[in-house]
Amino acid sequence: MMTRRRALQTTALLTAAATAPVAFGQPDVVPKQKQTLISTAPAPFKLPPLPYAVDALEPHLDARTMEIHHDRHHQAYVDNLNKAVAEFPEMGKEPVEVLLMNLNSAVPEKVRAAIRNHGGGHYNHSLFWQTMKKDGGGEPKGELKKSLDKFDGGFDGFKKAFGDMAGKVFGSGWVWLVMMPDKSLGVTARPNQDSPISDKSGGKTIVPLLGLDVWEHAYYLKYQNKRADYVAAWWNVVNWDFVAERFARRG
Ligand code: MN3
Repeated sequence: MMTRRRALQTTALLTAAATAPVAFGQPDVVPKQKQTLISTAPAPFKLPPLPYAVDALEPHLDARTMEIHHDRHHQAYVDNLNKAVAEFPEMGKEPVEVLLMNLNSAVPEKVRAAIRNHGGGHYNHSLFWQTMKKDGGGEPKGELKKSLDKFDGGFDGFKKAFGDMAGKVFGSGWVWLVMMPDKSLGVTARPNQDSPISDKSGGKTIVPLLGLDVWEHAYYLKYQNKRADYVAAWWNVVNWDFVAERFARRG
């Protein structure tokens, strides 16, 4: 937890930014939530390989889209993230989640937008690939299913709320299933590559469990302007075992 003293230190560090090279401020959220991290590798950040063949999600997500999305778009976020942390060695020692969890408190203002966009892009996509698999879909099991059943209309109600939210994202962004600090679940949307992991509730980090990329680059080749068709198809490749396993590890 962030102590008052630490808050003052962080403020002092950030204020010093104008005159001196600044270190990454003292993170106020060190991953107590390590069990829900998806990567603990520090800089130089690397593009993680897809956990399946590029055509594994056909016909729902086509191979060409997956290839361009992973090899070019995600790679660009990784490259730009590495550029952003290059002059801040302390930041480069942290996993991307820690940078994002402390985005508004400890990341120097000079690179905050770059970390939000490219760090968010790297994190969001790293999670996205893992939350899909060949022959996915269906329903989750166990505790996750029980929690999703608490949505109005149960699991189907959750899917409808998520799909409706995806349809309402204006421009580029993501829709998310998140775990709140009290372990309850929520559906939310964020613009661009903003990640819910940078947001807090009652001072505690919100954990993104499942995100759907609704940037046009994620679906335009196959679905053109029909985002709702893309969302409907995507449910067939969701890797619920992966999502449920992270939910089960909640601290
Ligand atoms: Mn994308």
